[in-house]
Amino acid sequence: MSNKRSRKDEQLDQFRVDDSGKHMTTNMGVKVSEDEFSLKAGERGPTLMEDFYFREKMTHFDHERIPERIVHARGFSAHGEFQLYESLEKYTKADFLNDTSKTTPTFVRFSTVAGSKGSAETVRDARGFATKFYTEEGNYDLVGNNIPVFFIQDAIKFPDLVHAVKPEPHNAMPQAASAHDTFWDFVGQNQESAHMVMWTMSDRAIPRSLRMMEGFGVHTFRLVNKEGKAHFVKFHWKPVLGTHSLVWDEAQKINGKDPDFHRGDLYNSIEDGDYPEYELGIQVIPEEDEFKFDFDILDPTKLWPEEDVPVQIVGKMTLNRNVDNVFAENEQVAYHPGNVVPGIDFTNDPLLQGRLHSYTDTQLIRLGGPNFHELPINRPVCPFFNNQRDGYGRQTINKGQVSYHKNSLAKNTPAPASEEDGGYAHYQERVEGHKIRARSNSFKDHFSQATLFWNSMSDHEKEHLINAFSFELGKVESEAVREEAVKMFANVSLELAQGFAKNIGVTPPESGGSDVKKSSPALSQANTVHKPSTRKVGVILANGFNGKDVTQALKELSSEGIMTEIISDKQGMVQGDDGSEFKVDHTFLTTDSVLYDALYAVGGSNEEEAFKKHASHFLNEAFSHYKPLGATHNAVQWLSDNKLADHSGVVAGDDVKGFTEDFVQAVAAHRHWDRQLI
Ligand code: HDE
Repeated sequence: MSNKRSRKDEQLDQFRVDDSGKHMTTNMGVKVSEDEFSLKAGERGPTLMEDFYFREKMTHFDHERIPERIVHARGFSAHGEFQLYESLEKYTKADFLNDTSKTTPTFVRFSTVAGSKGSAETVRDARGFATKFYTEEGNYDLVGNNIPVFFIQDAIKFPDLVHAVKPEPHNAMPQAASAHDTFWDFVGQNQESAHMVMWTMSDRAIPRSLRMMEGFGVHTFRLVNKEGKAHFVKFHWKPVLGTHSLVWDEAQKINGKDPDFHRGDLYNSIEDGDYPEYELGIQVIPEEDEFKFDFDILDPTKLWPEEDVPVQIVGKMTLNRNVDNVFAENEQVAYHPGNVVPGIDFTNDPLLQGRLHSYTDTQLIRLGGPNFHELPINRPVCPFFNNQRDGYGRQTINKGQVSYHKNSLAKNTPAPASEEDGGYAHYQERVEGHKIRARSNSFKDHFSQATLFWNSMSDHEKEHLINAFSFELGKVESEAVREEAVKMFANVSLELAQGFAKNIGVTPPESGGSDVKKSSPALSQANTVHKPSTRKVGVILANGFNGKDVTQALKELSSEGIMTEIISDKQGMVQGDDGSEFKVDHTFLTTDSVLYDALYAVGGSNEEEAFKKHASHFLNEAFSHYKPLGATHNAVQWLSDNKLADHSGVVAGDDVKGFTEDFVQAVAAHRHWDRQLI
């Protein structure tokens, strides 16, 4: 990563303001002499209309809120840079995908989909993963999700899907959850949703971190090269830290303990210099191979198995700067899948086609008019010229007499550019057909890839799926809706449908199942990258701990990139037996086991019964979430007292070197699914 500031960063500087150390003024720049008392007729009298400062302050406040996004309202963003590894010239003429010497500034917004702006973050949901590339040829937006397929095949059904998953209209419940009647009724009546529902019931829908989830462009797009030759393409983001998830019980508890868990994790890792990294991957299918697959490559409920169409890794994005102001950047950013640059084009995927309308439309109301492209976060880094004028909040001062094309007075400028000069030319696909409201037969297989997904799961992932279906449908009141779901998913897998039917009071089906035997190892998180770096370990210390050993152990954990936080019973300093001391980051009261990837318990020479009780609660809970546990010194006994010793991922011993080596490995494994819970 170069230390050079990006063009976008420099552009944003023109709008950044640091108020500290300055005199307060009105918006007109007049210095304010008093900000505590409004202007009154007498100390006990009424406030006067002429108090322009009071009126300005209050009026601005009264208008501070804008509508939240209809979906993806709860989100958080960061700035980054994209570095291309190798030129993609043979596929596309897009400059930022051709020139490896360039780094392209990016802005990413992650989001949940269903919840309101203030909802909790570790809910079961798809995550938005939207990236704006500020290229020298204009902004390119890759507005994707962390799931490679979608619930529906045609954009016309999007309002129905969203109405079904959002809180029910008669009582506005439940918030940020799909576990309710209307969502599952929609699923049963719209069986094209089967594949995506498998993903949202899987661990993918409860990511451990925004830094540890994949991103997908979902639709099939087109790459077009200089010769005009096109290839179909799917875009992927692969997190360098691997793809990892929470467990459901933990995710629900985090929502109470720390509803900002994901943004906090992202923000802090960037502040600490542990920059999140994602590699860009592309799957490419030549146009002539369009019909060589047993699914329609334009169907957004289908993925291209990576074993059949390999993902080529072509570059890396590093998120290296937090936003300065969440409203100005995260709230005002306006993504649009229609923001493309020459060399990237659309296909006839009917979901994509509808999205091309929806995004501009929603920005117009959300951001209050047609000039949202002028907001600092949305501006391209290249100049832009056209004959669009006026409208609410217009900032550009277009000089001159002419605002129309064609003209003679300005020598017919601004003038369209030829393709050679970089003008965007739509790919000349030949299109023919009757006007018809219908769906192609090639879109009608809703279950094969849902089964592919099921077949690809490891045993613990299958168990999580059965549990998730049991939870979600267990919250559905209508028996008919539950029954329909059992019937529907029996088409995917009999084992799955039987597994959850018995938990939700529905007679398990005796027949059904699928003939699909294929699996795709790339779909299982069991096969992802495992690393200890940036994992967060809670270290439980009481006064009188072995100073020498603990200092050594913490040093070794830190050298593996593991983050530690000291937990004790009181805030302040906790003292070791050799005079060493550590600042207590959290007490048992202000933190919780669910906020850590692993616990390392030490205890001390003089911990009290209450301390042991708290520590045992932490250890037991972490154990039940399959987390690595480490114990040295007094805490070794706590493990035995709680029957936690001698299980997979539980590391104990006083030989610091041996202990830390084993513990680091246990942490890198993420969770110990083979553990028998007690
Ligand atoms: Fe979106 N989507 N979407 N969507 N979407 C919006 O645009 C829409 C779809 C996605 O962080 C909205 O500015 C339709 C698929 C992300 O600001 C809206 C359809 C995928 C974000 C909209 C889809 C996405 C949005 C709401 C079906 C993954 C958040 C606010 C045809 C490829 C962007 C806004 C951010 C946001 C419409 C389906 C991703 C209403 C009509 C599929 C990441 O325009």
